Amino acid sequence: MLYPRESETREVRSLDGLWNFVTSDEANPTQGVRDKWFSDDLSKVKDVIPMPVPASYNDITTDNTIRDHVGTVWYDRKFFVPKSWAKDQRVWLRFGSVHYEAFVWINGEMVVKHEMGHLPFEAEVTNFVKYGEENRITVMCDNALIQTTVPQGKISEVKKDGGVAIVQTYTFDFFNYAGIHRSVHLYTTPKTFIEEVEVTSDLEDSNSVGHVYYKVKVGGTASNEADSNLQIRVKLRNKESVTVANGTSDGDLKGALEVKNVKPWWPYLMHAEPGYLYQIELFLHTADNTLLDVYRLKVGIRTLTWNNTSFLINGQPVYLRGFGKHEDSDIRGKGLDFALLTRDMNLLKWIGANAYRTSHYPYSEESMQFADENGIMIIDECPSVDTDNYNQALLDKHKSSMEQLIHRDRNHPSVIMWSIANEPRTSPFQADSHFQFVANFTRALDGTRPVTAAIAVPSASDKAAKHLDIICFNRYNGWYSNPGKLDMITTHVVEEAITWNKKHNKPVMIGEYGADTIEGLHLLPAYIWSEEYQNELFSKHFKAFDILRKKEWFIGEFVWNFADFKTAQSITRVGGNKKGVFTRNRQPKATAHLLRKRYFALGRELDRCNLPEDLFLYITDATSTESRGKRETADL
Ligand code: BDP
Repeated sequence: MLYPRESETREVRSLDGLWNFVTSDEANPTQGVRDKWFSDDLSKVKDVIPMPVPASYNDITTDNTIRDHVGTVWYDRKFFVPKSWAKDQRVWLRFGSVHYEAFVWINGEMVVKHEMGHLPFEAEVTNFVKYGEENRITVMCDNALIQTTVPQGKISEVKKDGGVAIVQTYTFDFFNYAGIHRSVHLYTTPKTFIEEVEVTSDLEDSNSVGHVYYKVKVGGTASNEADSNLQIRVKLRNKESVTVANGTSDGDLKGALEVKNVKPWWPYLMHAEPGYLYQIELFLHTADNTLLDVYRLKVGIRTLTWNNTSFLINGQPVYLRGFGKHEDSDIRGKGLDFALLTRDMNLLKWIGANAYRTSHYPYSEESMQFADENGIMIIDECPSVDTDNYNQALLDKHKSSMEQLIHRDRNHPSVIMWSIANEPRTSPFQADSHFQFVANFTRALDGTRPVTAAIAVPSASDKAAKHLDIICFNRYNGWYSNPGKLDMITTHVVEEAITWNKKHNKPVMIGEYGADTIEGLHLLPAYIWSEEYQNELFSKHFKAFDILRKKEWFIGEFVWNFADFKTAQSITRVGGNKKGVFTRNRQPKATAHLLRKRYFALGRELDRCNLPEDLFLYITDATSTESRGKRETADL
């Protein structure tokens, strides 16, 4: 699915802004459908309140019944479609994501349904909208998670004061934020249009020559005609907008471009010019030379290779240093927020990270574009968290989540691995075939990237890792195991990594380690929950990672978590999960400064990057003649 972009043949309009909002009765979640709330303004059936889009609805009001609402909520708004859009083209409605399930009506007619948060969906609405007139869009969003949703949850009825409550529970450790989380767009395409684009690349001659391979799928009126009637003409432009290659597709609408003196896409700190992107321009023509459609996208030219001992980008071994993150912030929850995206990217670069995992679901398309541009490598994860109670319906949905994710993200050079789950319950024998299916399905859709999953089950009982290309394990030594025991970390980490490697003979990385830390809590000697403890726990892990780095197969370290984030209410969470290196409003805890020194030191050692001037603050001029002289005198 293509990101909506303007071009000579396409227009894009945003439907973001303030919508009207109502909740349904939790005990009667389908009432709105039965009573056809979509057939008129929502304000006719209930009192509406304003609700921003994009945003989670949970933390916008002061009402806990909205924050904790289980089941369906409704949104609507009015919009105009210009008269000019009526002419010989198609109109599409696209949602960046709605969590978890969405039903959409335009002017009272159902136009699309979609299940699965964090992933885009769209529908053609050419025949549903009124041109040059006012239209109404109505969205019903259902946040209920059950055993066959991805992720899974449970709904039960529990006695409460004066009645029965519908209660949603889930095992994953982040708040089940819901609503219209990402932007809503209307856009146009010509009648015959570029529907899908797949771009891959490779390098040869010591990275001096690059190839870009493209494949286009056309949709619409002429797509059924003989393929030879259509062709794609392609231009590849560099950052200065100079055309460096061009070509014409074959009858299957695919082709290859060669780029001499190519600038490969390199990760941040691995090269002086990281994240180099070209722009590919695709012109869809008929055989008689009529231009039908134009679509442009950014491409990075790079290779990924992996074997039993290493993971390489452009032929260079990569050591990943980064974070597990969340899309999470105060007030807007999981709503797309460009200020937050930009701040996060600035912090990632400040701290010297070169990678993150989109734990535990796909992040916004805009954040992926940002990562492309900045050379940040992404382990791209589907929304399967704590996968359990295996069954066919779950498997189908799990596969669908990977399919939707790969279709959305396969053209991003930043995506270096697919993660098919976080902490699945992989001891039961059913996990074996489930993960075999999902891993093979993923490889069949994209063989250019390795498949991983973040596993927490001990290697002796795990049944999924054998189906992966790269093993990632999550482990909380000094926190969930042996809390408070800083001398029970280094050896455990080293031994566990070795065990995983011995069992599977594959590259290994640590996907999560960390400690909850209350900003401003200082306790000496270090005591759990204090900033000192987080610092020392990290340092003990660094020691383990350095022992492991000497073994080629240890390829990365990921802290849990980039920033503090909200969770369900629980007696183990004080206002949420506090394992952030940054606070929820993106200010550093003490450990951020320690981690920054490590990440840059690794960058210096492995990739010869420059160190930022403010990495080490001035303490003493230990190298001055005077102090050297004093030392020499003392030595005598
Ligand atoms: C891990 C989970 C992560 C949690 C973390 C924690 O993968 O989602 O937030 O533990 O407990 O097991 O902090």
